[in-house]
Amino acid sequence: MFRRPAAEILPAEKRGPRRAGGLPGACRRFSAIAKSSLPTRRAIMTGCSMCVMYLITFTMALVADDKPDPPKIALAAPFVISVNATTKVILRGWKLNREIVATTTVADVMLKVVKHDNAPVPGGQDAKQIGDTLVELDVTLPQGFSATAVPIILSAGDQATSPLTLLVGGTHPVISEVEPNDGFRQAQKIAVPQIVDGQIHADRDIDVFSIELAEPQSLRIEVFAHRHGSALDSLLTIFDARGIKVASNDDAESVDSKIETLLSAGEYFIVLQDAHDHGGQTHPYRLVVEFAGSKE
Ligand SMILES: [Ca+2]
Ligand SMILES: [Ca+2]
Repeated sequence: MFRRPAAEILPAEKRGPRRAGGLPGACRRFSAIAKSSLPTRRAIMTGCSMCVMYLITFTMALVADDKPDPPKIALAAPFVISVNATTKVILRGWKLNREIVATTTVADVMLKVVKHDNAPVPGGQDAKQIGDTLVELDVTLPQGFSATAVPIILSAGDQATSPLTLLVGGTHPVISEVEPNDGFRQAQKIAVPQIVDGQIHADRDIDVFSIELAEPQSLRIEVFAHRHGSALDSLLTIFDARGIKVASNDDAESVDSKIETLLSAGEYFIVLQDAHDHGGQTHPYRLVVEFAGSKE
């Protein structure tokens, strides 16, 4: 049977004065603030406002920390794509293992993200330099495509990479590097002018090309690699037929090499290697050999 507590049964005049503790704690604090002097109330309210601002700032910082780092491209291999064909391009970098959308500002280019994933880092190389994720991209150019460069942008949500420029075709005849070409005796004969698309395919690989000049010529020999997303830090050296070095360059444009020199008639060897003796699929290049004064 329910029994009413004795205190509630007593008449009010017999319950005694209401205790201060009868108010809830928050009410007591607000009551105390209300009864305090004006300067005290202002100081308390200022303190509360600062607490609220700190809380908002702290919450915003937490939200900002939750936002993932933006995607970034480190490398592209190959960086030369073909007309009237689909070229499979591997783009290495950071934060690319998410849902990625590929876009370009050039018309008539079809882009298809085939894969986005983590990427193992080849031995001897640094993930901070070549990235630890990748996107496999199919780039399709139609017949008659005339642009010479295709900037690629990768987006993840509202975050996007800086554009990376892929090259198309060339204004001189284009051939592929053919191994073995690791010494003067194995040098790959090329014409002038000529464009060679190749790769320093392994650590300590060197690629040697030979040219024959029927008369003195002023030549420009240039490597396009790092500026288009290759990990190659090219080192370019020219030797004459006796094996004597006649010219050399490490870094001209970024870490890409370029030599402009006047050569007398005869045979010459053009030696291309990585300045750090690294190599692999991340080390493609385009070598342009042309008469000085002509532009690729
Ligand atoms: Ca080689
Ligand atoms: Ca270099």
